[in-house]
Amino acid sequence: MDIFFSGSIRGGRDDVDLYAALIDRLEATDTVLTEHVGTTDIEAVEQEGGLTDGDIHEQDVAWLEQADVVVAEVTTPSLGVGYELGRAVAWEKPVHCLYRPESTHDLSAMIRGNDAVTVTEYDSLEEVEPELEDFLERHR
Ligand code: 6IA
Repeated sequence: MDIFFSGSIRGGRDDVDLYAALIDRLEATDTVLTEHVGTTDIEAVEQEGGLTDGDIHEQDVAWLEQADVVVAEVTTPSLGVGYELGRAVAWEKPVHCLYRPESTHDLSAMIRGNDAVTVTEYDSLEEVEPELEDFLERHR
């Protein structure tokens, strides 16, 4: 199954290690189309790659359309993540959002209040794994 993993890039990289761990977990059983979201030095790679913002948008929307499901870590607020989630919901893709309530950022009502989105609150990767597995199994 193809998974679009969504996580903050320009919105802030505080959770990049967690994104990498979640992507590793997802790749144990499935294909993650957006591995770069877990790359520590993405800003440097971005500069070297010479991709324009238009290229990034076009590529990401194509991956989003290809994906069977979307998994998003939404604790660090990000315009790009919110945009991807809105498009995924419009395309009726299954969307699972992961949110850590210990954070100083409160989760947007546009995500928490959306019946088309599953939101799991968690503190650690170990804690969220069973729910993530259940979500993937339900959409295989
Ligand atoms: O507004 P943000 O930058 O926080 O939005 C983050 C979301 O937008 C992620 O879930 C990605 O899917 C997407 N996104 C933002 N920037 C990039 C990007 N930069 N590459 C791919 N997706 C992106 C270039 C990095 C690359 C050359 C390695």
